[in-house]
Amino acid sequence: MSLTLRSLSATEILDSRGRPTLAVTAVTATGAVARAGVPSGASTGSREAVELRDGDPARYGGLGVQRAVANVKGEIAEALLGRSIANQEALDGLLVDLDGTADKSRLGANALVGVSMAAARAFAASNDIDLWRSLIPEGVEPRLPVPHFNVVNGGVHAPNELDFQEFMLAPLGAPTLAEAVRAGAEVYVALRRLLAERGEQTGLGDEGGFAPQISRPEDVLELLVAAIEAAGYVPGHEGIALAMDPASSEFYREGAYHVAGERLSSDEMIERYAEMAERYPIWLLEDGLAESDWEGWRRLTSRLGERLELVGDDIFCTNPAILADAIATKVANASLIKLNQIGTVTETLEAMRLCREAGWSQFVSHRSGETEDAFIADLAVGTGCGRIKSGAPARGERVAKYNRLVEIEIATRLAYGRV
Ligand code: 2PG
Ligand code: MG
Repeated sequence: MSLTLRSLSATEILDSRGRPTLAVTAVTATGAVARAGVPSGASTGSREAVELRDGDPARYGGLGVQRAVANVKGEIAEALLGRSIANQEALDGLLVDLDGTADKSRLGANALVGVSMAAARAFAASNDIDLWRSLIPEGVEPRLPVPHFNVVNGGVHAPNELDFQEFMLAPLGAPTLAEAVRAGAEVYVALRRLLAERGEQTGLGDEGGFAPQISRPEDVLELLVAAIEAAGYVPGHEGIALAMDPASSEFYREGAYHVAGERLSSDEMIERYAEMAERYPIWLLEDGLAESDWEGWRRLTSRLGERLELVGDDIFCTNPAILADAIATKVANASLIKLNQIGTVTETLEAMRLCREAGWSQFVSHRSGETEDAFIADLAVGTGCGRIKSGAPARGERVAKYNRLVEIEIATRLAYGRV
C-alpha cells in the first residue's frame, strides 16, 4: 500500500536555454513527494527517443510541451495511479507498453522519462534513503565519479567559429571529489583571465563554458594546458587531464569532416586525433566520428582504443539494442549515458549493465538544455561508473549536479575516481 502512486502531475517549466520542458511530480500513498526536471539536447543523435513538442508556432516557436504535460496528467496517470512503484522495471515496462512505439513518440520520451525519474525518486524518498542508494545495481560498488568540466564551448552550443563542441577538464588525479571541483573552478577562473589577456571574448556557450573566436581545436587544447598551469595544477593523468566531445556528426557532410576550413576523411580525422593525443594530455574522446560512420569508428577504436576512452554518444543513444550490436563488433570502448535519449530509468540502467559486463566505461551526462534537477549525480554515484559531465563549474543548472556530488561525498566518504 505505502509504495503505491497516489498522484502524478506535470507542468511546463523552462530549461536553461529558455525553452519549455516538463517538471513531473509523483506523490505516494504515504505522502512522499518527488519531482523530476526533464533535460533536452541540441546535438541529438538521429536514433534518440523522441521529445514530444506541441508544434504550435503561436507558443514558444512550436517548442511547447503542453501535449506531453497532458499525457502525464491524463493517460499515464490513469495507467499508473494505485500501482506500486517498488519495482521500477515493471513500472517502466508499463510506460513503454503504454506508449507502444519504438521511439516513444506517441506519449513523448520527455513525458516518459520525467515520470520514470520522479517514480524512482519517490521510491527512494518513501524508503527514506538517498536516490543513489536505490540505484545501485547488484554487485556494484558505489563511487564518486570524476567530474568533466566543459570549459570551452563550440559547435551548436555556441555562436563562435569553433567546430568542436566541448573541451573538458578531467581532474583524474584529485584526491577527493571536493578537490576535483575546486580544481575545475580554479582553472575556469584562470582560463577566463587568460582569454581576457589575449583579447578573446569571455562570453559563454550553452553549457557555461567560454565561447572564444578560436577555430583550431589544437589552439584550444594549448590554451587549456596553459590555464591548468596558470592555476597551479599539473596537466596530465596524475593531475588534470583533458577530454573532448567534438560532436562530429554536426560537421560530417558528404563523407567528410569539416574542421576549421579543412576537409578530412575518416582516416585523416583519426590521425588528427592521434596527433592531438600525442601532444596534449587527452584521456577521453567522445563522438570523435559521426554516428553514421561505424566503419570509421571501428578503425578509430583499433588505432586509439588502447590509449583513449572512446565514448559513443549520438552513435549509441543510450540504447541497449544499438549497444549490444556495437559491443559485439568493437565499435568503441565506452558509451555516453543520457536518460532522456532512451526514455526510462530501467533502460538506462540496462545500457549501463551491458557496457559494464563488456568492460566498456560509462560516462553519465547532462544535456545542453538542463534544469536544476541533479538526478544524474545520484545515477553516476549509484552505478559506480566513475565519470560524469555536467558542463562548466558555473551556472546553476550545471553546478546543481556538482554540488549534489559534494553533498554525497560529505555525507558518505565514498571513494572518488574512475574505476
Ligand atoms: C552532448 C550533449 C551534452 P546535447 O553532445 O554530449 O553535452 O549535448 O545535450 O546538446 O546533445
Ligand atoms: Mg556528446
